Amino acid sequence: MGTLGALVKHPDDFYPLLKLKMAARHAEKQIPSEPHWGFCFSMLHKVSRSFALVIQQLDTKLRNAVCIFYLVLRALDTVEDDTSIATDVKVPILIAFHRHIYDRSWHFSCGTKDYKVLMDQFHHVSTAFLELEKGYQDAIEDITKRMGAGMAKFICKEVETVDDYDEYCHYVAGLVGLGLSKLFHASGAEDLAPDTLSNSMGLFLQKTNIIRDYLEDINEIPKSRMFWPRQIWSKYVNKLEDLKYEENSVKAVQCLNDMVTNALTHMEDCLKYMSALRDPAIFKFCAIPQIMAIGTLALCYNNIEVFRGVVKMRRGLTAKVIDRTNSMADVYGAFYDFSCMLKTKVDSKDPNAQKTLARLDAITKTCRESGVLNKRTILSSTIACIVS
Ligand code: IN0
Repeated sequence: MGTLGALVKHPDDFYPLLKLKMAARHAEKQIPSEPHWGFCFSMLHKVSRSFALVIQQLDTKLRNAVCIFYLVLRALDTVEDDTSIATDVKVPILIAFHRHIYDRSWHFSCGTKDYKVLMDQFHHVSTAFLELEKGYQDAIEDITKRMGAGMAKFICKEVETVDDYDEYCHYVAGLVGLGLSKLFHASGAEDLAPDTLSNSMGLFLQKTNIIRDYLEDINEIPKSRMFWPRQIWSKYVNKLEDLKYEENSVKAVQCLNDMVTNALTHMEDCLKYMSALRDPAIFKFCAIPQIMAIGTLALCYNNIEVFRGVVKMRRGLTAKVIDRTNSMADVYGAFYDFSCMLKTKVDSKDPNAQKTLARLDAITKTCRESGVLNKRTILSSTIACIVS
C-alpha cells in the first residue's frame, strides 16, 4: 500500500508521521560542519533512518560516541556480510578491526551503496573516533575486538544448536548491549548494568531480525545465509530452505512459532534492564527498538507471510512508537498487551503451545506486578492495531 492508502486506512498515523518528518528535517539541519563529524552523522541518517533520530536525542558526548560505535559496527558487519571477499582475507580484517579504528590511513573497499561509501571514507570515522574521550574509546575498542573475533569464528561454522544460536547472537548483538551499557556508564548518567541483562537486550532484537528476515537471508545471492538453528528447524523439515515451499506451510508456521517462543525467553531480562535506567533520553533510546521488536514478533507469530515476503511494521506505527514511548509504564503496557495478544494467537494444536503460553504468562505476571499498568495511556491502542 502507498503512503496515501495507508493514511486513509489509519488516519491517526498522520500526526506522529508529521512529527517524525519534522524531527528528521530538524536533525538534518543540525549536522555538524566539521567534515568528519558531518560525514558520520549524515551516514548514520542514511543507514538507520528512524534510529538515527533517537540517537540524536542523547546528550552531545554520548550521542557522538554512540554514533561512532554504530558506524564501526556497521563497517564490521559490511566486511562480514560481503560474500565476494575470500575467507583468508576476511578473517584477518575482522580480527584486527579494533586496531584499524585508531589508524586514520586504514581503509578497505567492500560492500555496496551507502556501505561502500562508509568503507571507502572510513578515515572520517577513525578521525572522529580519535576525538572521543578515552572511556568511550576503550569501550568501543573492547567490543569491536570481541565481536570481530566472534564473527571470524562463525565464518566457517554453522549455527547448529540453540547454544550456537545464542553464541552467534551474543557476538553480533549481545556485545552491542554490553558496549552500550559501558558507554552509558562512561557518560556518568547510569550505573553499569549486569552483562547478562545487556546481552539479553541485544539477543531479543537480533533474534527478532533473524525470524523476520528468513526469506531475505535464504534467498541471498550468491549464497544463502542461515541463522535459524538446525536443532529447531530439523524438528519440522529436512532442509532449512524447505520451509519456504507451500507444501510445508503447516510445518513452517510451527517452526516459526518455535523460534518466536525461543525469543520470548529474553523479554523479562529486557524489562529488568530498562527498569534500572534513570536518564530519560537513554531510556527512550533503549525502549524504542525493544517495542518495535515486540511489534514485529506479534506480526510474525503464526504468520505464513514470513515465508512469502516482507513482514514489517507500517511506517506510521514506527512513528507512533517513537512518539509515545516515554516511560516504563509505556513499556510494561506494550509488553503486556503484546503478550495477551499472542496468547490469543496460540493454537492448542501447536506442538509448543504449552511452552509458549507459560512464557507469556510469566511476562504478563511481571508486567502486572509492576503496578503501573493502569498508569499507561496511549500505546496500548497502538499495539492493538499491530496485529489486527
Ligand atoms: C543497536 C540497537 C540498540 C539500541 C538501543 C539499545 C540496545 C541495547 C542492546 C542492543 C542493541 C540496542 O538498535 C538498533 C535499531 C535499528 O537499527 N533499527 C533500524 C531498523 C531496522 O529494521 O534495522 C532502523 O533503521 O531504525 C539495532 O537494530 N541494532 C543496533 C546496532 C548498533 C547499536 Cl549502537 C544499537 C542492531 C543489532 C544487531 C540488533 C544490535
